[in-house]
Amino acid sequence: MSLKAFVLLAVSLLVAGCIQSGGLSELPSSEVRDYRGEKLSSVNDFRENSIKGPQYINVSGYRLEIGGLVERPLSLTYDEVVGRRRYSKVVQLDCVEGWSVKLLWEGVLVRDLLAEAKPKPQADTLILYAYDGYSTSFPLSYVTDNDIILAYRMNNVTLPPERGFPFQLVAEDKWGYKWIKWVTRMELSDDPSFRGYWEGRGYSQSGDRDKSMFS
Ligand SMILES: Nc1nc2c(c(=O)[nH]1)N[C@H]1C(S)=C(S)[C@@H](COP(=O)(O)O)O[C@H]1N2
Ligand SMILES: [Mo]
Repeated sequence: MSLKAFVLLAVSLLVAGCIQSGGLSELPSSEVRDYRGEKLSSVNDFRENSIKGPQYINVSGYRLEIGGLVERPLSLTYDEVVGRRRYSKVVQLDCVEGWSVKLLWEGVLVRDLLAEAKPKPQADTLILYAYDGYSTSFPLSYVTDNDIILAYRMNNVTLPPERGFPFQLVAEDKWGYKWIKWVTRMELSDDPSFRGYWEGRGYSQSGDRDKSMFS
């Protein structure tokens, strides 16, 4: 081989190598059940009792809306949300029916998404709406003062449809009914008295897990 041919070959191998190592191609994986010495529940340990049963959202037409009292309303595709910095945490969900699950959640921080929409100064409440007509709300400080995740993965797998694909709120320290699935809209509001689906039916507005589930 001539020197010229050798150099050409070396350069093309290098370039090919760089192209292959660029980006992340996620291969199908199975869920983790052990995480840093901690036993996790399974994606299948939930009791499915959603108000209208599982929802099947087509990701191509999906948009996450962020609106209400914001300077810059946003309409984000699935890829635009998932393309952000990923945060993970093991968090337990406790349903008022008496069952619990502890999983590894991964997603984006709600406060990062809201910051991009620039909430107006009078906004003090965050209302979330879902594909099935479900809703819930929080004091805005709950998501700005805590690392609250909007999850797209649990136990290393993409959220299955019945678990809230594309997004479920990981409402840490709150009862399960605050963990809204199939989120379609986040709305900034100045109405702390807004009542979500279960809150409007007698469940506690704060949803704090260490307090009574009834209001
Ligand atoms: N959109 C939507 N989100 C929802 C619900 C629902 O009916 N619709 N149920 C809530 C309740 S009561 C619980 S305990 C958690 C987990 O419910 P799952 O076991 O049905 O996933 O999801 C919450 N998020
Ligand atoms: Mo629940």
